[in-house]
Amino acid sequence: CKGPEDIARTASKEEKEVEDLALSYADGCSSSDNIPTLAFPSISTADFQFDLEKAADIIVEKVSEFVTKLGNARLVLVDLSSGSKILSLVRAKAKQKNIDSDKFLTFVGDITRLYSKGGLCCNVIANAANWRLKAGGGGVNAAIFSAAGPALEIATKERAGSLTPGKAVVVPLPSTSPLFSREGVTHVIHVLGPNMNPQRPNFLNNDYIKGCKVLREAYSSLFEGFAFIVR
Ligand code: AR6
Repeated sequence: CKGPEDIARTASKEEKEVEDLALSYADGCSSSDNIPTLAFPSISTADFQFDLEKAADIIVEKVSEFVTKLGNARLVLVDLSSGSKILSLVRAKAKQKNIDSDKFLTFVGDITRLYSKGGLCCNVIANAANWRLKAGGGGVNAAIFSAAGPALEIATKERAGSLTPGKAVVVPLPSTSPLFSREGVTHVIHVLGPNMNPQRPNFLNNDYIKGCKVLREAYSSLFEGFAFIVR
C-alpha cells in the first residue's frame, strides 16, 4: 500500500520519464537531420475546391522562385494518400522545371506525424487555415490544432485574431505542445488561401483571375514566413 509521499514520488518519476522521452524525440529529430524544413499541404485544393491543375502550376512556380533564396533549407509538399492527384501533378511539373530534388520534395503522410511515423524532420509546418484562425472544421486545420493541443490555440491568439485571403501568420509553438516534443515542430505557419466553395466565407464565385492571384500571394507569404524563421 503506497502512502501519499510514495505516490508523489512515483508521479514525479513518471513525469520525468515523459519529459526525457519528449527531449529524446526532439533531440533525435534535430541531431539526425538539422536541415531547416517546411512541410506544407496544398492550400485551398480540398475543402476550398480550387482547381488542381491551376494550383499545381502555382505551387511549382512559387517553389522554384523561393527554393534558391532559402540557402540549405528544404520545402516539402505533403498529402495524406499515395494516390493524391495534387502530389502527382506537382511532381511532374517540378521535374519538367528541373527543380532541385534535394531542396523540394513531395511526401505522403499525415503532416502531424511526419517524424514519428515517416522519419522526416520538419521544424516548420504550414496549416491551410480558416479566416478566424479557429481550431476544428475538418481537413488539415482540424488535424494540426488537435495534434498540437491547446498550446497552439493560445499562441495563435497572441499573434493574430483573423487572416485575410492570401496572408500567412507565423506562430512559434510552445515546447509544451506534443507537436513540438514528439515531432520536433517549432513553428506553425497558418495560411489562408482563396475559396471556391460557395458554402465557405470569401467565396470567389469561380473568379480564377482573382483566385490565382490570391493563391500566389498565399504561397509567397508562407515561404517568406519560413525564410524569416530560417534567417
Ligand atoms: N496531413 C497532410 N495533408 C492533409 C491532412 C493531413 N493531416 N489533412 C488534409 N490534408 P484542406 P483547404 C490535405 O481541406 O482546401 C478547413 O476546414 C488535403 O488532402 O485541409 O485550404 C479550414 O478550417 C489537401 O490536399 O484545406 C478551412 O475552412 C490539403 O491538405 C478550409 O478547410 C488542403 O485541404 C481550408 O480548405
